[in-house]
Amino acid sequence: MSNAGKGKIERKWQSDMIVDLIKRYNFPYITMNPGASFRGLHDSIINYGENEPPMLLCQHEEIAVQIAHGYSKATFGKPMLVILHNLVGLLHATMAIYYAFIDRAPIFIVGATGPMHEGKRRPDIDWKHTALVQGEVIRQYTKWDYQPHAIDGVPESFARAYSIMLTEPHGPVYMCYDAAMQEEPITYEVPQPPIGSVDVPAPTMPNPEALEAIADKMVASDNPVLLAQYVGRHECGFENLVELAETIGSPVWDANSSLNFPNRHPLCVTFDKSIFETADLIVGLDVRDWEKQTHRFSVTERGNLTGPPASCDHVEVGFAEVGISKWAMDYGRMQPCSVRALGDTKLGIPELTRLICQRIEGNAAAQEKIAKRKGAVAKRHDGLFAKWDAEARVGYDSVPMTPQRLALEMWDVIKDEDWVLTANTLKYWVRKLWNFDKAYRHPGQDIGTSTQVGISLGVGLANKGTGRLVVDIQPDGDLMFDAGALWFAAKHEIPMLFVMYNNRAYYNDWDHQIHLAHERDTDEAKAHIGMDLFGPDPDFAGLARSMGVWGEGPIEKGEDLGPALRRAIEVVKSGKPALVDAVTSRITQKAFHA
Ligand SMILES: Cc1ncc(C[n+]2csc(CCOP(=O)(O)OP(=O)(O)O)c2C)c(N)n1
Ligand SMILES: [Mg+2]
Repeated sequence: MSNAGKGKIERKWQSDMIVDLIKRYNFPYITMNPGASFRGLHDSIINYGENEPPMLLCQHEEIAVQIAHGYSKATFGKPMLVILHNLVGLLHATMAIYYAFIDRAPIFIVGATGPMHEGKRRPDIDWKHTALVQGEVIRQYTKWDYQPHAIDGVPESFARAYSIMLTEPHGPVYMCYDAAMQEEPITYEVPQPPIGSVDVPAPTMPNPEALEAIADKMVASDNPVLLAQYVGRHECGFENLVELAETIGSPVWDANSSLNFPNRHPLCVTFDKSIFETADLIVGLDVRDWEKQTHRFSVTERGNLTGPPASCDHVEVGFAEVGISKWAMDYGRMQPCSVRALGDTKLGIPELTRLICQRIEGNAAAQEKIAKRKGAVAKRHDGLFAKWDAEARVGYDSVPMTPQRLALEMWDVIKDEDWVLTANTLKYWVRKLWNFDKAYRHPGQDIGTSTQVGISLGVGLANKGTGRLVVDIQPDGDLMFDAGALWFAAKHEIPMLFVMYNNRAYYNDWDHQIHLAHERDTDEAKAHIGMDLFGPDPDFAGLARSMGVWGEGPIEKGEDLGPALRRAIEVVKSGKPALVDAVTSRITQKAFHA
């Protein structure tokens, strides 16, 4: 937007200086929900800053943060800026900030507080909306927060926050600006961080001796397994891991916090837990939680885990304990390792590949062992995909369609497009049926309920203008938390396809109640109470239309889905969002990790 008729507004207010910093660091977008605590900054962004980067209005602060979260994932670590209205906007955003923290998403959050100067507080509301250091409420799950006392403290803290946010492991930071300070005129100059100074330090190379020791172990091992969790957060991570795997001829398990490895590569064995039973070495590559990946367990039952044999050695390249929370325990159970190389896999993996090449060059026995292993892993890989293809067709014609049929129908219409999947993986079925052949196909699996529509919108925003077809598999319960979020896609013209995974339930939890009914011999027929999302059945196509999004459905028969998806894709290709409501059966969680 321009200031037609007014020309460029002169820099005059302290909030104009904050705009200089926002521009200095090249943020692409700002997401926000309005509030008077940042009316000074709001006016400066529009008038002094000419709304560049543009402010994108959201209907919930949680969604504003999640859009930035999804954007950073889909751009391999590019941060957006989010503005949150004093403590109430901040409180609304807390869960999204927590998830961004544990998912290592860099987000620059700007907050505002009522005036710390008591004489400048308006009666009532400025008191209710002012706290003694607002950042306290999110300090346990941000990398840093600061509340400058005066404009003099703004540029330096901004620069420091930016550096902290993008130093690995990435995460959100929070800067809180006093409403009265924003509205003060500029009476003296405060220098900006100089152009040409380094914004973020160079990444950390893992210790060379530790890498040598890991390379020795990998070459000596008969059955090594590569376990990767966040490697694909760097664009090069996906290709780097392919090179390492092919060099050592080792099977790969992708924990999918990013897309780390092509699922149809012959060395991919993800979901075949038996691979760990014969492993003599597990190489963790930027892994936070090892246990969920390497152990067999049931989602609904407690205890009873079985993992790799006691003789199996573990080594790692990654961030180990750097940045773990002092509050939440998202770090999982600690994995004892014989070697731990602390640092960035972006640098560590290519170096490991080089060290292994050195060791196997001219070593015929090692080369033969690797070639033989590659052949055996490829056979196992082919067997897995053949088995899953057959399993996915069980109940093919049932009504409502199975989630597996939904995955098959979607694949049929997107496979020849340049597609991107946003978050949900249909209980892992898409990773067993689709072909994830490029790093940008998927920014990693969803991280929980009430996160998915927001993160998906961020992935859509990141891909706007690329010509790629962005597809969100959208669970019904997740959308019901933030139904207004669909408006964001229409308002800001984000071309993306929402396909409802509508099992008319918060089924994850219904399944838990069924388990307890069996355990306690209570009435399984009552397990749906407090869980079902029918009677009335939400009309998601109608909801979409009410928000300005093209909508069709509900569709219960698999055979009707393909034509509806094709109609929706036409709409998306015209630059607009579309939603197809697919109704599915409900599938149990119990067996997923067995
Ligand atoms: C904020 C929050 N509230 C509640 C839960 C508990 N919970 C986990 S999964 C789930 C069900 C989500 O339903 P839906 O998105 O439709 O997915 P489905 O389980 O049906 O596949 C709920 C309520 C949670 N994880 N987070
Ligand atoms: Mg559901």
